[in-house]
Amino acid sequence: MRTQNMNRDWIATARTLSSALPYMQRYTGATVVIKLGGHAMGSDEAMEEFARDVVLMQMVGIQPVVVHGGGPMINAMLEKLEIKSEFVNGKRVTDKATVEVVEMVLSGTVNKRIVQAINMASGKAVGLSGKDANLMICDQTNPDLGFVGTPSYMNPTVLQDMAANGTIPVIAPLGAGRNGETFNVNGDTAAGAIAGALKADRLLLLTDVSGVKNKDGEVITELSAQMIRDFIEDGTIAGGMIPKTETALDAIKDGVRAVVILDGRAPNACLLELFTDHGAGSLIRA
Ligand code: X2W
Repeated sequence: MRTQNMNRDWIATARTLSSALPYMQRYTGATVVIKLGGHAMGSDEAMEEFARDVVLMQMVGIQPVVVHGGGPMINAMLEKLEIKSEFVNGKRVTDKATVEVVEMVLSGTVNKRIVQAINMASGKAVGLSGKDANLMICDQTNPDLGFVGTPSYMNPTVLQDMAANGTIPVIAPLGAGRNGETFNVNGDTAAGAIAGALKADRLLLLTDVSGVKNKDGEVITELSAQMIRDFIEDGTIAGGMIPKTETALDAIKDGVRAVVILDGRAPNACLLELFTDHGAGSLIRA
């Protein structure tokens, strides 16, 4: 309902929109790959908000490409099926039974939840995995890990075609093997490879930490490739942050302009990063 009551909220809303103009202009035509990790996928309300942010990005001229994870959801299903699972250096040891569950969960429930949320926010999302249109051809990462794949050949044309007709791709991180195998790909690795193949302007890695932290636990807002290599060397960057920052380095080497590691649970995380001075998380560029 329209109202003449100029209270602060309305004025602030108009001012916020106005101040976002230079950022919207900067990103018009940009390709932004957003990786939504399983740990960043929260309640239905949070998913709804994420979907609205993605649709808003598209409305202001960005070409959003969503890549998702779903590690915790795979764990829950494996537990139900009483299949034991372990990780080595952040990658799930994946035998034949496990890869079937991984594909079922990622391409099934997780992918469709995101697709449906975007469509309910009036976007046009289509779900696919790295197998579709041979988007992501993989080779085995290491025989000890079983069906874990490393993307070795990318065919991003399908994504460019989708973007050209206003479709938002939502991609599950599975890859096709050269001999018909199904490979389980780490979600960050898949997002990095897809962003690299698209020479994306931004890769946003949405996770459950607020960014790369220094030894005092403060978020480092801007990092160069060299700083990351030094921080891995001296142990400032450790644990799960190592594969994330390595993904960022690889993506930048492949031609991605910048990568941001940020907390996907924070309200409107993507909008805060793209459309305000404040930014969010850690920005990594060459
Ligand atoms: C991951 C794929 C899902 C994923 C897995 O099986 O859990 C490997 O570890 P998050 O939520 O982004 O962690 N694949 C090889 O990466 O999910």
